[in-house]
Amino acid sequence: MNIDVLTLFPGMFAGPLDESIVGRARALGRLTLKIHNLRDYTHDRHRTVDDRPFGGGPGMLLKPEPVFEAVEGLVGERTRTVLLTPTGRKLTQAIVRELASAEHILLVCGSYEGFDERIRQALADDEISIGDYVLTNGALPAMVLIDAVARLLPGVLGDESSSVDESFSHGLLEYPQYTRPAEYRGMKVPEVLLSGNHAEIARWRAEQARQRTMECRPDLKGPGSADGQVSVDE
Ligand code: 4GY
Repeated sequence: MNIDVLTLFPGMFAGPLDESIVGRARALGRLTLKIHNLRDYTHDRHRTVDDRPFGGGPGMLLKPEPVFEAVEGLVGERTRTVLLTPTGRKLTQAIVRELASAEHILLVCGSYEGFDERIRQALADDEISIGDYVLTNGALPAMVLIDAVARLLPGVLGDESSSVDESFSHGLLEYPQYTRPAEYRGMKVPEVLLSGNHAEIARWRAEQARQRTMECRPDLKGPGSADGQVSVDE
């Protein structure tokens, strides 16, 4: 997969995407990531990317020209152009899966008070938010999206991932898990997990997942729910 990112803060991307699984995806050649500085698409002496809103009001907006020229230069035949903005549809694991099947994604990060509306209108195939809060710019949301997509690319993770993702596709939180030691500071691992009775263990886990979802995330509602897309990975 190819991902291009258009941002005013390319420096923010150094580090997080070089490490761990995303770093491995890139090293393996499964993911090609290019970060582009929006300022490089300006033509004036001051490299201006923003301007004041018509009609007045606080703050500045990303002006259309640099974004249009950058996007037009970067898109191909099968590009998904995605704006990252709090007004987008909220990112879920289902959307991550959908994006992971794209050949080329172009992420456009919001900055200042927002975009000139024509950017949204003419350039965006999709608008995504990573949650109902406002950040200073779209760089962190872009990295969140890239991270979530990268781990789904074929060959990036081993089998360990598939079970985790499957458990989220049925719309329940994961059941509690334990590793050695069987007792730590007086806290014991539930007996059933040490029993070797796999049918019993599967029943216990299903019940725990149900209880935990009811308690922590009643909005998920379990199998078959249209909301059953949110993933809470611990
Ligand atoms: N939340 N999800 C988000 C964000 C920064 C004001 C528009 C978010 O995706 N992006 O908070 N982005 C804002 C800052 C202008 C972008």
